[in-house]
Order: sequence, then structure tokens, then C-alpha cells
Amino acid sequence: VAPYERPALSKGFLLPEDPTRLPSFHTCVGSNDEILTPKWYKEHGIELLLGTRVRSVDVRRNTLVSSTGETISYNFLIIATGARALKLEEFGVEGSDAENVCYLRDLSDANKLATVIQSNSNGNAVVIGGGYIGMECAASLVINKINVTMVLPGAHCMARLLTPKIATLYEDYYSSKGVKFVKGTVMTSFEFDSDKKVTAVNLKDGTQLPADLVVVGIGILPNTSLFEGQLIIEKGGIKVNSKMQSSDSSVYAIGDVATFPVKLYGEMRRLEHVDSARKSARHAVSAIMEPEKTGDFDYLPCFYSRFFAFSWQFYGDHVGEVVHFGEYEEGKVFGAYWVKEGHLVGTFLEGGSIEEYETISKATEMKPVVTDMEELAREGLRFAQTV
Ligand code: NAD
Ligand code: ISD
Repeated sequence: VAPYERPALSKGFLLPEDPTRLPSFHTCVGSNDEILTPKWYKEHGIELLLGTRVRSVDVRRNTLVSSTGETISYNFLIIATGARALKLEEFGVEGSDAENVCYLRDLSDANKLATVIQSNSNGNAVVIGGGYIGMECAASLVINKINVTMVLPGAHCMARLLTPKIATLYEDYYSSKGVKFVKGTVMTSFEFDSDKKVTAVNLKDGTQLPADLVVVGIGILPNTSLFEGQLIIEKGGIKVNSKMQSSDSSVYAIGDVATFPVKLYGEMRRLEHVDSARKSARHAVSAIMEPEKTGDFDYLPCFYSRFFAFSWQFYGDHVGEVVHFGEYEEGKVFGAYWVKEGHLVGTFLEGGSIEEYETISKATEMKPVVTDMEELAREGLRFAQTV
């Protein structure tokens, strides 16, 4: 299918009633731009080669070879190969191919999960991993009347970003919806029936969890293999400069696969989020089409998620000292600020309005001075509004 935006796959796509389906989430839906359907590509003179894998690339000769043996040459190449889901096999567990073990990275994964959900109403699901996929899919499973147990290796969910206080609030809500959390352990194997369907998940601590379906969300690995040995790789991604240009001047990289300089962090980062994918794409195109007019990519990192009626956004960096503010209750607006070396560097907000998210993004970008952490906690959102 033509390119689409992935956020819908773990949310609207899995709803029991009126689920989101293509063409409604083709590329550019999230930035409220025209939706790029196959017709759009045709009308704009863009040849869209579907069902075609690139077998090899020669960046010195500016050529690609496709799976059908066709050689394609280019003046500019934009690498947007993204990432692939990490498999349990990479952690020594067999069984990813079972018909009721689901990953969630692309449309075919989402179709499989939606089908498995439909045939297991009131059944038991085990969710492996408590990151974005784990949390968003667990909420979707509950909405589909499936009993959920989540297995997380750490002490709380979304540990890459959330503080224990924020994570606890979300976990308490999930628990109130019947979700069980098993923390500080990992799965070691599956039990199978005679049809090779998974029937239970065995954990390292000896627990066995009955399972009619399993969802695995244990992180991703960038798809760089076509370029290894040809382009510089850093932090697992294709290293690019502030124009999204790789170590070969004709080759650009964007999205999950690109490691780019993030001014705010003062270092090279690879960011896994749709906002960075959208904005780095625009920047690369601008750098190619209008090099004189295109400055450095000055990106303020943004992450967001939605599950049940919760919706949060985060801007900046989550380092330094944290202060929490607001009413830590379901349905209320609350958040946190991260302060490093006397400056605000990161802001999290749950339940904000569009204007409030814009406010925290602008305030975080300005890196205002913070002199009194207690005052900051008392001020809460007002601090960002008055910067
Ligand atoms: P993630 O990195 O967000 O979370 C991975 C989780 O798996 C972590 O909780 C980690 O502790 C856990 N884990 C790692 N190894 C494990 C193991 N052996 N057993 C059990 N748990 C293990 O990755 P994800 O949730 O798989 O998401 C995949 C990608 O999709 C990420 O890039 C994510 O940012 C993206 N995504 C983002 C959104 C969003 O931004 N709202 C939504 C869905 C997916
Ligand atoms: O918001 C998201 C989402 O749902 C994803 O899967 O960002 C990620 C992608 O990894 C960004 O391309």
C-alpha cells in the first residue's frame, strides 16, 4: 500500500466499533495536510513502486537494485527505511511465528492483531513490554473486552520517559480496568497446543500466565543494513548533519533511521517518534530543493501518546531534576518539568488543550531560568504561560 502514518495502528485501528482503516491514515494525515493516496502520487508525477524491495545500494555509483533486478539511479536519495520490531528470538525465546503471537509495526501486523482480537473476546492476553506499543495495545485490548496481563522487566511502564509518579498514575488506572502488571521479570518460553498455538507464557520467576493471545512490544532496530560499510552509522542509525545529509552528500536520511544533531541535547540522537519523522522529512526535502534558504534542523524533541481517555505530550529533554505539578488524578491536567543547570529543559503535560501544548513547547524551547524548584511546582502550568 502507499505510505501511511503508523500512530493509528495501535489506537483507532484496533477499536471494536468503526475502526480506522486506510485510506484515512495515509501520509500527512497527522500534520493536517492533504492525504497522500496513490491517486495523489499519480497526479503529482511521482512514480510509486509498490511491492518492491531494494536489494542493494551502491552509494558511490548513485544506484539501487530492486528485488526484480531493476537498476534505479538517483541524483538524491532519501533513506526512510525506518526500523523493524525486535523479535523475542533475539532474546532466546522461540515462537514469534505462532498464529496468536502479535507484533505491531506495520499494516499486516495490525491486521493480524485485529483478527486475533476479534476471535478472542473475553479471552486472556499477555502483553510483553511496557513501552508505547505495550501501553497503547493493552488499552485497546481492554476496550475489546480482553483480560490483560502486562509483563515488564523494569519497575514501571514507559520507563524510557515517564517518572515513577506519572507512570504510577497510569498504571493505577490500568489496574482499575482489570489490567495486571507483572514487573521485574521477563518471559522465558511459551507453551503450545498441538496446532502450535500459544496457550501460556512462562516467566523467569516461575509464573505461568494463560494466554489466548500475546502482544510483543520490546523495542525496535533501525533498518540500516543496506548502507552498512557505505555510510557512517552512529547510535544505531545513519549519521546525518543538520541538513539531514549523510556522509555521502547525495544521500539524506530521515525518521527513525536517522541519527541527527539535536541542539537542545548538544549531541547526536536517533529519535523514535512520528513528529521527528514528519519534521526531518520536510527539512531534508527543503535542504535538497532550496539549499540556500535552508538553515540547520533545529528540532525540539516531542513525544506523545494516547490511551483510554488519557492524552499527553512531552517536549525537550528528560534530564536533571524533576518537579511535578497539577492534580495527579484521572481527568485532571497535570505535568512535570525537568530542570538542568538552572534551566527548564523538558516539560510533560497530561490532559492539556492544543493551546497549552503549544505553550509548553514554546516555553521549553526558550530554556528559561529556574531559580526556585518549589515555586516552579506551585506555579505549575502558569510558569510556562508567563515565560
Ligand atoms: P519501546 O522502546 O517504547 O518499549 C519497549 C519496552 O519493552 C520497554 O518497556 C522495555 O523495558 C521492554 N522490554 C525490552 N526487552 C524486553 C523483554 N525481553 N521482555 C519484556 N519487555 C522487554 O518500544 P515499543 O513499545 O516496542 O515501540 C516500538 C516503537 O514504536 C518505538 O520506537 C516507539 O517509540 C514507537 N511507538 C510510538 C508510539 C507513540 O509515540 N505514541 C506508539 C506506538 C509505537
Ligand atoms: O507516534 C509514533 C508511532 O506510533 C510510531 O510508531 O511514532 C512512531 C514511529 O516510530 C515514528 O516513525
